[in-house]
Amino acid sequence: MSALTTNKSVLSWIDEKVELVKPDKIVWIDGSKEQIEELRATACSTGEMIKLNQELLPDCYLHRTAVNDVARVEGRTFICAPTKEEAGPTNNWMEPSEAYEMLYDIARDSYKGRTMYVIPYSMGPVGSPFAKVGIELTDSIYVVLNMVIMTRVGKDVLEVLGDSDDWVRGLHCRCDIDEEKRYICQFPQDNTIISVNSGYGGNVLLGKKCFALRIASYQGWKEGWQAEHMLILGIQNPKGEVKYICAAFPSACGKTNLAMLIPPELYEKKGYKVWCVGDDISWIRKGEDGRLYAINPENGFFGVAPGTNVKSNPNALASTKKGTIFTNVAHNLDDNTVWWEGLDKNPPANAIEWKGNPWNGQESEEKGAHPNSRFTAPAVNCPCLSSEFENPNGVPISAIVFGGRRAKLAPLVYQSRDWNHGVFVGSIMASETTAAAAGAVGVVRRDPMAMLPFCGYNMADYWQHWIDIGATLDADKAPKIFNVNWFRKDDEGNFMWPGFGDNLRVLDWIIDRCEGKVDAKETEIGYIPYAKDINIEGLEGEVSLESLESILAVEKELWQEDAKGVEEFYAKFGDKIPPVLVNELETLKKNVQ
Ligand code: OXD
Ligand code: MN
Repeated sequence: MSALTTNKSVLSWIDEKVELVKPDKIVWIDGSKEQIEELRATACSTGEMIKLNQELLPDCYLHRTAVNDVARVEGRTFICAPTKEEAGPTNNWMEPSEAYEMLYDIARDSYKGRTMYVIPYSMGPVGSPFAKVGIELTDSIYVVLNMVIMTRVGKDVLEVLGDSDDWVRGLHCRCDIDEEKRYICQFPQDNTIISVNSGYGGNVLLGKKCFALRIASYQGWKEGWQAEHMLILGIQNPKGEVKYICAAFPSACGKTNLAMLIPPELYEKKGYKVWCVGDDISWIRKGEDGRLYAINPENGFFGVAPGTNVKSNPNALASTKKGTIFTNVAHNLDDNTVWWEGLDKNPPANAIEWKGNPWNGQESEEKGAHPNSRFTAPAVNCPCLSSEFENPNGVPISAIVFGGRRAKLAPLVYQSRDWNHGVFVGSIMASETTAAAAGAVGVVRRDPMAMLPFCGYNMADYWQHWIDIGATLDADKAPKIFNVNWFRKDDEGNFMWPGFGDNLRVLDWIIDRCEGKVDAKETEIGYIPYAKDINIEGLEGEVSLESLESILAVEKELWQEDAKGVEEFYAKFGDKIPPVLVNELETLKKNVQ
């Protein structure tokens, strides 16, 4: 098949990689329906994918990864900047020439007997001023078909690229899925990503975490914009006005649920609506009117399946009903559909679990789906997809929200005093770990701006970049910055806030604050709502004014402890830590003494 472009930088890079990995065949992905059908058929014929019930789940497929390859591998993810200091203390670092040599040794000849797929893709609507082009080479049809859902793939991307050299190079080699030789390497200075020995989403769909966060965060630093681990949602009030919020949460803290939230009945009756622009990544830049605008660079949702159900997230569930690839969920053999823990209370008896073994969900103690099993669903399927989803200029941001999973400490919501204090609030984010990344679950770790595993350069420079962006914004145009915690528990270990759709009650307060419509109490850590200003109508029996007061309380001793943790964390950055943040920490310490 002949190349789809005459761009010399593209062709010479591909030639080099062909020479290295030695594919039997090269296929350019043009994004056409026919080609996608052909690839699906090939993947089914080799067992790489299973075609599901086409009446119930049209164009849906199931895939199982290797058992040793089910999550992002942060320990094997590297930022290959010229110096260790440029990568910073929170990233693994490898010297670029050494990294290339090691990766090329692993990749050499690894496509023998296989096909090289060349995927031209755009992050962001094709041709948007925010958008960036990438090319991923892969030997996996699963990757191709996922990229077709998650990004904009095809010829038009190459037309927009023209002769430009400004595109991100991505080489993915499955090799033998050997954990010991698994590496996910970003070379920000070279616009290059190399991923070897994995077939799991976050490690191999190079447009997502590797490009749209790690490489793009570096590009944003150099070019004056921001790539953030943030969902984007629009809240429409009964007057029809829509305000947009970007929110950052660590992996598997309910970002997809929040992004697609269904308003509580009370709000729905009044005429509130929530629109989803994105569930994972925001690219943010200043618009001509001086406000910050955000796009979602992705084109689909790579959501965590377990826990997704008609109650928790009907919109996500609806999004998975066509054109979706399921990964590592259980396969119901009776009707050739899929199942996961938390989908319903009726696990299939005649099924295959995520590892590929027969499974009786009615009897087995084992899980049917892996806790990090996923659906890759086209954004267009989402019933609450924003009409602004394709807007090349993005949506104006009223508020930025940070959040984490904290059983204690962080109140339900608080507002920062100003932009720089907001940067501080983001920088001290911490959360209890989940199954989205390999490693222990339930341990508190610092995860500034939810970017710990995704920042492509020194996090101290990243914070300074936030501060610098703020300095260019007029105070009345800058988004207000908040922190939320849906996961506070009482002494018996019960969640104190119902979460899900009821989170709109908190977002409502946030928007009111942005519009100067409601007062707040100034406390040691920032502005906290008066309990009466959070609408709890309809939550009788679940939340009372008193319980609300207790999840809004600032417990000084806990904050003193936490400030020590922040100090230790900051110490890792030595004197690179922005003075603004040092001062904010001093203020916090004084306030909570
Ligand atoms: C994700 C993650 O998959 O953050 O979005 O792990
Ligand atoms: Mn994510």
